[in-house]
Amino acid sequence: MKKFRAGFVMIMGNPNAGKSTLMNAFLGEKISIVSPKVQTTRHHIKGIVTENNYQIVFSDTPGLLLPKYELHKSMVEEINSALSDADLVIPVVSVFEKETEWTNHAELLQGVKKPKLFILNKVDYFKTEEELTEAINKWKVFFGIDELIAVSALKEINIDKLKERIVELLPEHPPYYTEDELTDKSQRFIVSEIVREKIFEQFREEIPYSSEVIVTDFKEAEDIIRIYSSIFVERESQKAILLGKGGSAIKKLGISAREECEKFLGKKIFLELTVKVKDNWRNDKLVLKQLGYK
Ligand SMILES: Nc1nc2c(ncn2[C@@H]2O[C@H](COP(=O)(O)OP(=O)(O)OP(=O)(O)O)[C@@H](O)[C@H]2O)c(=O)[nH]1
Ligand SMILES: [Mg+2]
Repeated sequence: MKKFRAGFVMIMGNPNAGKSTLMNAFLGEKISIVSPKVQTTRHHIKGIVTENNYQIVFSDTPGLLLPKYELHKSMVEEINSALSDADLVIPVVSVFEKETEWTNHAELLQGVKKPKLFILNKVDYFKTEEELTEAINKWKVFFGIDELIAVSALKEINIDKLKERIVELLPEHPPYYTEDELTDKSQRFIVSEIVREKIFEQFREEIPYSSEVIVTDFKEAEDIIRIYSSIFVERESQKAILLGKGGSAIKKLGISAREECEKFLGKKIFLELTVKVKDNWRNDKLVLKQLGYK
């Protein structure tokens, strides 16, 4: 009989590399929010895949960054916590990245004394085999590695092959989670992330970065879930933008967030959003703690 393999696999990389999209592709379910803007993910989010003979516990992590705010320091801690748990680290590079975007992290990567499997993502962008081979060779030389798996997380190209390779690299170990567990995060957390994703979609410039979302109440009845959520911004002017003329912007946000929550929770949702100003929350350790950061 084949032995059971299980382990923790950390997905790391620059902002916007497609880490969250990749984790969702592995899970076949949207657990981690995605946006075309950088620094979307702020937490270490686990996604669990269990099959007959293996369990992979993926960790999606924030993009590698040099901290400017207390919030960023907390994001770096989230990265470090995933790193310390990991049996395997998968650095993800997108085809749009330049080598210089990895020079800052070379030391970090070298310090990781764990098995690594490098991934090149977004290869759907290439039109020819030559372009693909050239890019693979370029990154192999840069990282000094023999193996680099090219995938498209978005178009789900090579995802199964990558999953097989990951399983080969995992230790023999009994499962860490029960078969029905998909993530370590609560439904409340994922709802707050969905609201944040819709803020990333709908608003520009500093608004997504100045916003944080918490679910204050989550009441499940037989036919409906009533969810009350607060959005924190840093200034009155940002609150005015989130609300929009006559409340039109917040209404639009509420509708798109509710629709996505209904897909995720499979139930009718009532969603109430309230916007609050919390001065400088990104630099306030106490407030960050209240918002669920380390
Ligand atoms: N063309 C293409 N786009 C992709 C692919 N994977 C992800 N994307 C897009 O890249 C953007 C960033 O994706 P995310 O998954 O949010 O990236 P991330 O690495 O988690 O970003 P952060 O959380 O900000 O660090 C989104 O617009 C995705 O749709 C891919 O394989 N091909
Ligand atoms: Mg992400």
